[in-house]
Amino acid sequence: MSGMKLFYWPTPNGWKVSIALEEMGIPYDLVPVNIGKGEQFTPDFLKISPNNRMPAILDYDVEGDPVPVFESGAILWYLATKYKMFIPGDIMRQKECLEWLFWQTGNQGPMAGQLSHFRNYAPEYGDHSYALERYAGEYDRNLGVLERRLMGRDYILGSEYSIADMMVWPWVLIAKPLGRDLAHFPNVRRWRTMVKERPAVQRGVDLGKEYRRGAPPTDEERRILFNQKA
Ligand SMILES: N[C@@H](CCC(=O)N[C@@H](CS)C(=O)NCC(=O)O)C(=O)O
Repeated sequence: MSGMKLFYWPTPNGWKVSIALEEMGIPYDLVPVNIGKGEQFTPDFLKISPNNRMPAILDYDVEGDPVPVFESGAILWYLATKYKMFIPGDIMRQKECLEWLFWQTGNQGPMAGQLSHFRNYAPEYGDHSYALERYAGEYDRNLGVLERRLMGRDYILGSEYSIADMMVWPWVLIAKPLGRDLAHFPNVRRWRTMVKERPAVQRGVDLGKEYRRGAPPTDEERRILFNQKA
């Protein structure tokens, strides 16, 4: 086998990597990981992604055994450096790229994820008013950080579209379903539209759309996704 296997479920975190593979024109096979059914806990998947989260990839275009990569930021970095695409060539600009990948991983991603959890997955589980206020505030604070970064820049790294945009864009795409408004973030709005118009981005977001949830999670899905312990 050659190319890549993409372990994926259609969510903002999954889109980061489906978008990157589409943008880079890398052939891949989709392996759906139905997180509502607990497929992220199978021993075979844990060998690829020890944190029981998708996305992950298995790269067959290597010498020897296929190489697993987990964490979306690490996957984007791996692909961009391997194929020398969507990443600046010089070390100082690469440093900036890495800063925004880490920023997403440690800030925008977890805050948006928790906002989505309390708002869209667990609304009937008691009073979440402080959690909602906290995570909505943090989501907006991160939008403010991005707004300032995009002031006077087309993309996060300047005039060039890069993996930093692929990393940050998916959680901005779904601002409205998260109950947030981009009205006060004109540069974020402009950038969101510009990225959305890219055909590869549209293909990435459409990947596996037949699996998307149209309804609130079932009790069984909640049992799997909530209250995970060591
Ligand atoms: N920091 C991780 C986050 C990945 C993540 O949270 N994936 C979620 C879906 S959006 C998942 O696999 N959840 C499975 C679970 O909660 O058990 C990344 O960026 O790759």
